Amino acid sequence: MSADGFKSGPPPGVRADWTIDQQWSRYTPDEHQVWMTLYERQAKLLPGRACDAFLKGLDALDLHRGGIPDFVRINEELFRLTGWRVVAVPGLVPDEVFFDHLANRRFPAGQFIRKPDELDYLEEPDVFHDVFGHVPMLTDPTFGDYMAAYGRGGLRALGRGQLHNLARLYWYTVEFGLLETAQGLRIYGAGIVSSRAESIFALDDPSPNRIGFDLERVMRTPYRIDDFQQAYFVIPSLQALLDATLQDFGALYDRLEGLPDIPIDAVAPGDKVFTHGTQAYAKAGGRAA
Ligand code: HBI
Ligand code: FE
Repeated sequence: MSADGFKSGPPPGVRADWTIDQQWSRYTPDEHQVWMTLYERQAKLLPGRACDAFLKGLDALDLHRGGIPDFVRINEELFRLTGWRVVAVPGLVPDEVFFDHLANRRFPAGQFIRKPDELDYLEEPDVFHDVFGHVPMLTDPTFGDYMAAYGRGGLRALGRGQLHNLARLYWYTVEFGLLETAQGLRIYGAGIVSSRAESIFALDDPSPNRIGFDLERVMRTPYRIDDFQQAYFVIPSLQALLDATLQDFGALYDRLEGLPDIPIDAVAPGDKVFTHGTQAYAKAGGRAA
């Protein structure tokens, strides 16, 4: 078993890089309908909530046409825009495989789609979370560069045993990041934008903290994997996110080794505070409530 719990090597029928054929023609009408249901829910909700780069990417890739997108079709436009491609995988893949794909501008997307009774929450990233949630932002050149830089950083962090810090960076930006704009806070994180309830909670609810993005601060902050976040971090621009990857991570990791985590619901000295949350949702037990 490797570090992240995978048996060595991919399962039968899965290529050495853990990719599979999407076999788009084998999706059933019911599976396409799940995509359309989820798509229509989010497409109604996101104008005024998702950032411009996301909405522009959604249009550019024409993801609403006819259900689950054919990766071959969206890759033509995506590759032309930023050199990125979507590749199909059976589910979560080992960290080093994941980072190598990102470093080479290949986004691993789950080939399966959730069942009709799982519309609101599922364990593993399915094709809706990955393609609707993550891929539109990859049409933005700055964000596309950030994701490739993240992949290279992930490979380096793995080598140093620093993955847990870098996973926090991914979680609080790529999955649950907010962007400051002249019209107010907007969503760019895939985990938010692919979830109806969290698309509302992340911007409107008084419960979570909303704090200005700082690389070291994010890397010291644990995150929730099973419920809405108790903290969201706000970047001033996508360029600022890319610039953050240009610093010397080695010195940062050395500093981090001597520093304690910051409690998930805390506002820390030096934080730029957009919202000092009540944490009422988490205190009431969250999703379990
Ligand atoms: N695999 N398919 C897939 N998708 C992910 O988002 C993913 C993964 N493997 C590892 C992983 N994410 C995380 O461990 C990294 O983000 C740190
Ligand atoms: Fe994701």
